[in-house]
Amino acid sequence: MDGWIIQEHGIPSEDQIITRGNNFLCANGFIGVRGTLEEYGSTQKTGVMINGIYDSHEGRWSEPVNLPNPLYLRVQDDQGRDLQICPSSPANHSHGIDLAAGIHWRNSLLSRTENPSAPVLGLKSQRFVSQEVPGLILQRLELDWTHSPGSSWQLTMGVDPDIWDINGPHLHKITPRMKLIDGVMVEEIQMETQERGIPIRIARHARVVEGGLEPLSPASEGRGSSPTGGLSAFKTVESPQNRLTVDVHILVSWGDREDFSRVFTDLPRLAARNWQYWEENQRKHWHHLWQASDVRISGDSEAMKALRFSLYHLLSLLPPEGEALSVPARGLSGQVYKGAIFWDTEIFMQPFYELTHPRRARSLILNRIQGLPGALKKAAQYGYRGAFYAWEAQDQGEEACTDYNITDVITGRPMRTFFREKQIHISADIVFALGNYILRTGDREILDQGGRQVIGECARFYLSRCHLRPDLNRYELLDVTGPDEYHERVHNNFFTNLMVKHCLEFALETGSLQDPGEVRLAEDVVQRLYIPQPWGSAGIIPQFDGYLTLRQVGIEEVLEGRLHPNEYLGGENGLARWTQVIKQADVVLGLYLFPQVIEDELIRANWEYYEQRTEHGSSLSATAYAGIAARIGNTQDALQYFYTSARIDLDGRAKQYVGDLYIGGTHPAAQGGAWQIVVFGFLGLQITRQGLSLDPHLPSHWREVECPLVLRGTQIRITVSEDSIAIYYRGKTHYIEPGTVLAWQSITGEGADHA
Ligand code: IFM
Repeated sequence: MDGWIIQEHGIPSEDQIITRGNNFLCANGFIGVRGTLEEYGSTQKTGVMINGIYDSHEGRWSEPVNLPNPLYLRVQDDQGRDLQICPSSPANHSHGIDLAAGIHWRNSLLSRTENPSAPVLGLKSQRFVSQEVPGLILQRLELDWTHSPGSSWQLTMGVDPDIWDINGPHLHKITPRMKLIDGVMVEEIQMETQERGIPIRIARHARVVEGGLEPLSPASEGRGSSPTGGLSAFKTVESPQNRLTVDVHILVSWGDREDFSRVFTDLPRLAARNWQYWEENQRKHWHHLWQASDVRISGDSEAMKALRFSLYHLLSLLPPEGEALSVPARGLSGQVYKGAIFWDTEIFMQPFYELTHPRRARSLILNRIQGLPGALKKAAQYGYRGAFYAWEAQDQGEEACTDYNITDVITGRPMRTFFREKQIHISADIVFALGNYILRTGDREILDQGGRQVIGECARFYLSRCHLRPDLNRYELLDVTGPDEYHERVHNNFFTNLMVKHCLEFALETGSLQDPGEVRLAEDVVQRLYIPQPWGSAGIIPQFDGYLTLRQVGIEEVLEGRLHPNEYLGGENGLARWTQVIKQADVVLGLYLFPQVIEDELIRANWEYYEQRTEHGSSLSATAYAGIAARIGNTQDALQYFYTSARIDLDGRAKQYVGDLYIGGTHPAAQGGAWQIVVFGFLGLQITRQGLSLDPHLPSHWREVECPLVLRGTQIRITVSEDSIAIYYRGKTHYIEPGTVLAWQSITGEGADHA
């Protein structure tokens, strides 16, 4: 299927094992399974993650819990010698993902080590994480030894307890057992997280559908002999076809969930449906997911492929409806970045979710509503009122970011960082995203279901955080860190001040502040909050007070000063600190989100100024640079930045370390950014209180872009080509001119604007 298969050939190098593990991830927002091969273990970073379950071991960083791997398979010959992927040709091993249905597959020829170039066995596998049943994982294993008929093989399979942990172990009391339920033999593994004792269950049922297996006892050597293991050893029985097919159904859940107690009894019912049933079911669900979100780009198959890959990852991570789950900064690709939720979700991913799958996007908001107690606690801890959301949020909104979040690679000493304490824009980012969610989906009910309280408490936080400067007749926000984390503890960061102003305006508009004194104060702060203004003849907005007086040096010069390639450029002694070199889009992000604050010409000037000074040390940075470049007609640079975002994981080029901290994994924010670049950048989509408008600037070789969206419950399809803008909705195609506003009334058929 053209454009839907992402695959690699040949035996992977160590790095490729990691990138394939990321790129071929299968997930359904609740469970994530890394795209590793069946025979892999912790060294190759196998991973089965449940979204939202965290644990801390012996006071170390809390991180998501990686489960024992229920997809494990080891193949040996009848002498117990391991087989390997036959190295004679890259064609002997292919490995990939079918983006259309989230099906991971491998197709390998295996050989013996003593005669590596002679294949003796074919091994195929497929797996997916069900879109219908949150905890269900399906696996099909197919062995074919027509190359060496009459041979017999030893297979070790089951739930492998060899777990990849960064700060673990996180699980204990791992107890495997076999249970006969309704005549079906189910393997059950029970375990508990160490810190909070959260019970987790995995049930696994394997059915031989072709050929035969007989048990070997005891389990073969290696991981199978682990005392906590759920592995069993088998031997193939002779069959005229020299083939074996095994279908495996796996069900996972944890203690607080309503389906937890039913894991073992539910599995036989689910396993009664065969592979074909579940595969069709999966294809049907994914078909619906894609129907609502697949953006088609004619004239650029590379861009199309990169975008589709990005959307695949975003769709895989989309939480099930009503779950109050969110999407961590590295998705479900491992314990990286503590599995925490950052502003990445609200600013970079949520627009895609709310404009394509609004009902499931609601889960992201519910997650923040659920996290409000954590945010109130954090504000109080620093002596403020209201809600100061966690910079790195884990379950129940708990802050996971530490004061010493980076270790200096040169000295090995922990570095004092201020991400947690000073990136106060996080609360306003959440309010900004909530406002957009309501505007775009029309779901005002969320306000009465906790949304208004979130907005009000965030506003109260800023009212207690800002300072009145009577001498200058203005309010200021002092001692903050903006998106550019290389310059910490600055005053009046442009992005932060813009965001806070918006937060207060929205709180007033939605009646989220109750106390009359607070309402009056908010009105005053909205009027008098200082927003850094374009400066000098060039009209450059200072990123913060004094920014324009810092040293002007090239990015290369700063990078050349490093003593170690992973040296952190920010912090107290960071090389970038006294220069104008910044980590990521900051002023430019502010202008991307609030283009109306200055005239177009100044937007261009600021883009050019900051572009030369931005290291793009974060995967988030490219979105705003591309978005603005497209809007100002610089489609060439926009396209480059689009590729940086959309191909970040395909190319495996993202930073892997900050200091000694491993930060690999997938980059859903960059993937959400890739979608934004196409939709808000190249198509120039703007959604305002008045309605929708488009002002396209397509790269010259893009013939046409087609994009489905859901706006306040109405499905629309935008088709933009060089000479027309067509919008199809409610059974009719409407042609509009660039910049013309299509009123809400016309789109939804409803009376007046209601959001
Ligand atoms: O949220 C980002 C931050 O802006 C830069 N460092 C990485 C974080 C997670 O992606």
